[in-house]
Amino acid sequence: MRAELVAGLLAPQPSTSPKFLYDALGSKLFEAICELPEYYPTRTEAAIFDAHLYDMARAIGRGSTLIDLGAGNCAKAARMFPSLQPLQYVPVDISVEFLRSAVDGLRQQFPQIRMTGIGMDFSTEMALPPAVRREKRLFFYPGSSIGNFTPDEAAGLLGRIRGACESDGGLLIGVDLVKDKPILDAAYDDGLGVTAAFNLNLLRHLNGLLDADFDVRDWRHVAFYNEDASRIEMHLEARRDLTVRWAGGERRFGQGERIHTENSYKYTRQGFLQMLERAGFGAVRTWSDAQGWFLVCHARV
Ligand code: AVJ
Repeated sequence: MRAELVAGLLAPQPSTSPKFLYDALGSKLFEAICELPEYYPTRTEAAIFDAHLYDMARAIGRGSTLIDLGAGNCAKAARMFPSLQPLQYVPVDISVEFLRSAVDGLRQQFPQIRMTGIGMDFSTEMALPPAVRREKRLFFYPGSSIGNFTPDEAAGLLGRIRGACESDGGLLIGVDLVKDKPILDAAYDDGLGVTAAFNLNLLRHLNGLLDADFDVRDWRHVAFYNEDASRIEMHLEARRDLTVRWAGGERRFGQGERIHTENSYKYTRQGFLQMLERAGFGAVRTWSDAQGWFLVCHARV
């Protein structure tokens, strides 16, 4: 992890993986982002799920093995339990610790659902232990988290999900769609500065991880929609010439030089359906909001 971070910081175009945005404070700041008027994805996706929950459950069928990728506090999946009635719930997250308290609470509430929490970085491999039923696997990947991957990486992940399904498996996924640039720009550069704090907090996290001396006040949040690449880019830009030192190394940053901290790809409906098909999925049903801002897909094997 240290090696990965340092290599990113020393690269000609410095970058860090978006996973480093989520230390304890970063996760709280992301929760705050989800409440912002400018940040439409969370609210729009929740409204789609609320409006079509029973239609989705009918398309999926009861008794699934619900595998929740990046489950976090498990809240999104738990809202589907009454309509979906899964046989087994498998929350997956990088940190099992984070899952444990959420899963303990859910066990009390839904004693009839078998729960198996898994700590795994599913972005690199989909190695599910034998305790996970093979029958009727439904992978659940909401929140447009798929947007953090490049289209090539996303296609690879979808292919691995497809590979972990038997003939009765499927995927329920939320994807943010391409829309007018001003709406996208505002969603990632809000008036209150919460997204700026979320981005800048990365530097505090790096100070802890690398024993580095980033001064948050020397950096500026930069986020914009890159229309050619169909992605939001988040960067941290040096406000002045400076040198950052960490245990075993250092780097000079000139004023205006940037660290690329996140991409958030946006898809067209057609483009995403094509990617599902290329990954080997068959019949797809989709649900969207009236403005066509966000898409939820159920893809069968
Ligand atoms: C958690 C990756 C879906 O890309 O919209 C929000 C992260 N970054 N504001 C997104 C994020 C800045 C979010 N995802």
